[in-house]
Amino acid sequence: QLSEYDATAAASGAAATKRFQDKGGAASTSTERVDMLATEVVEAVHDVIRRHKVTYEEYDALKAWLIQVGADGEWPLFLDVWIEHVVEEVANENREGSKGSIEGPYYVPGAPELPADATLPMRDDEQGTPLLFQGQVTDVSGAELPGATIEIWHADDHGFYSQYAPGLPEWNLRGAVTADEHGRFRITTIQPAPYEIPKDGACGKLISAAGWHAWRPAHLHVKVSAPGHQLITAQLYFRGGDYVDNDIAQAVKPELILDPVASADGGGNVATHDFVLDPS
Ligand code: MBD
Ligand code: FE
Repeated sequence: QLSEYDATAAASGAAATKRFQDKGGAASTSTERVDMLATEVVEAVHDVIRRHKVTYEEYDALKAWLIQVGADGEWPLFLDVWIEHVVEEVANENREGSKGSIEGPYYVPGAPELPADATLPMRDDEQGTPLLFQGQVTDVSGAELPGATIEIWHADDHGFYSQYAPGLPEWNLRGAVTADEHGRFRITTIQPAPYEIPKDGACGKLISAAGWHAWRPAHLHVKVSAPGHQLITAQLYFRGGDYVDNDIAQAVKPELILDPVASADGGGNVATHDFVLDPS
């Protein structure tokens, strides 16, 4: 019987790769775009080789590493940690409403549907500081969006995500909350821990070879949507938390940092955050 502490890079990588492939609908773009983008990416690599006089040993190390990324199933992790934040920046640069952030590799569609005042699925002995995450969804003119949906997923108090580490209930700390008639939601959960990129896979190998740190700050993932409006994918962080100023995935924005306050009963924290959706 495995527990979350038995998580391996290869098993979580395989699960993330399968999830991505199951999403289907492999996208494509025009021949002209592929020609331009592929040519410029390859030229950028040539430029680095020339400027830094990359050796055959280094070229072989890169080849071995790229092979390992695939073998470990870590392409989703690698791309979402080091590349996705710029794709997100470009995709949402003209949005008027709330800021978004990267989705990352651990979203799973189809989480249990929950009412506006909800507790996320969790173990009876779930560890971590209790958190009430509440807010309201409106449009850019300030009108309430009744029936908005807030899909939420996050790591547990040890930094593990259900369905990507063994021993966790399938939908632990995942839910799809329907807001009330004023677009409000009140979600009871626990505060996640910071997330450490697995050390035993290709991404961990790159991090240690480069002397980087492997951490993302603690975060809540959300997808907020309402009929007639653009879906926002975002992450919310905790002010003052470790790595908020130093996220390996470069996905923190000032607008996404929560200011939790101690709850009246002293049993945890309350964080209030509103979402503003652009029309679709
Ligand atoms: C995560 O939890 C995450 O959110 C991202 C973007 C990358 C790796 C792990
Ligand atoms: Fe995450």
